[in-house]
Amino acid sequence: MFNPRVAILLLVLALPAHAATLFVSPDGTASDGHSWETAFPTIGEAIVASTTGDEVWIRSATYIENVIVEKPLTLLGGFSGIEGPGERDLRNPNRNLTMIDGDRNNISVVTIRSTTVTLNGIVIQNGLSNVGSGLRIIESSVILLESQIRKNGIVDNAYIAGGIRVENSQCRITGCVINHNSASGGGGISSIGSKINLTHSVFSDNVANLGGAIAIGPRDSFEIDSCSFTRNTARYKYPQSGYIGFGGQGGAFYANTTGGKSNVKVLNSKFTTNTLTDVGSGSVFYGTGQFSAEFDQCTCIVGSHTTGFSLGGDFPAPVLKNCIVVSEPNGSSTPIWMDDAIVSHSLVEGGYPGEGNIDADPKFVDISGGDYHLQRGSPCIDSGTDTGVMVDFDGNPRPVGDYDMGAYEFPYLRSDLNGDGAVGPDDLLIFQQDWGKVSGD
Ligand SMILES: [Ca+2]
Ligand SMILES: [Ca+2]
Repeated sequence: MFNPRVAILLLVLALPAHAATLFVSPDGTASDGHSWETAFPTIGEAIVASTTGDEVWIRSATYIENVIVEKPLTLLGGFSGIEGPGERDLRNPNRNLTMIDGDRNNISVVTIRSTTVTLNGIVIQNGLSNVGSGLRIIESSVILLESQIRKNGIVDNAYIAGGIRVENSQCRITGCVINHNSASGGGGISSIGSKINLTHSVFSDNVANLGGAIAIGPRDSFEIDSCSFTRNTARYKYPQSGYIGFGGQGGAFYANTTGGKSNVKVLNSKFTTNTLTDVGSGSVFYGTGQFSAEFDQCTCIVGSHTTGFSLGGDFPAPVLKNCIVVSEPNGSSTPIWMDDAIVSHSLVEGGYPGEGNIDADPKFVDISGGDYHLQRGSPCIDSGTDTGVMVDFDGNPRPVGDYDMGAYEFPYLRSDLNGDGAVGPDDLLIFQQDWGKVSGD
């Protein structure tokens, strides 16, 4: 029989006895870690002293160490070292940089194994390891917030995952910057058997032979919303030896799902001048194996002399809805290098078969300056289909009127000529006054 008192007792027993806060500071005395004065000087010592559910507060500094987490913890950076108990929200990860530096010593900077961990406000850098130079996540559930993964890995050997390696895990990444990482496969991230949710994050200047930003493996599920991918490169040659090896595929994304189907869904995201060196293909996406890949409401500025979307054989083609796929300014590219992509309500430079597709100048506010918002009069306004996406890259509501193409919804109704949020007599008056005029009158 159900006994509420027993249920409450069981619930209490299930919670950690008393989740503590442990402090890390370079000049702490290491006596007990219960204050900034008695803090542990290394993150590793705090983890050894911690118990399930503890929070580790880390003062701004560079910690040269390799951290292994095998119990449920929250690691928080961004503290200046004066915040008292209950003042967690005073921390500022941008101002008080908290860096874990792996010193490139052949082990991941941070390894998380068989547990549940939140990392918030931490920079992980200068790692070098065969697998997951920056952060390696194994059979765990991880939340990564407001963090930066940078300058990890090397491209010249069989190194997998420069920034982050995710294996048979769940991982949510929000508000992060993943930049200047490199590997043979997956400059920013590579994964296998994992469920990964990426939102409001930036991937830039990552390099790999396969998958400059992301290499998707078998049995993965990626959901990506409001992320930007810029200047990631897939390269073909090993730069130091000059050896011409494999690769050059997937400037931003490379999917090799041999061994199990994977699913990728990308919403509201921007791909700008991701590149390939030499003979590669797929500067935005290159797929081989069984997968489903859908891109909705994405803006893709394809690097010159590259193909944007490409397949490595007779595999399922990606689906694009309400997307804009054009070459970078003064460049030329092949936006979609396959015959059977399922493209609808999209602007594709050079045209592409499919319902509602157009080939026109998208009229960005400033394509050379990197502003891909739509100008009034853009053919992308109200030309999309219902994707069910409720906000745009900026977090503004969509649709306004009908759905637009691309990552940004034009914030006014097409006929709201005075921009007051409604279509009314004043708009009609403007229209009447302009009737029959020619630009330059
Ligand atoms: Ca609209
Ligand atoms: Ca109006």
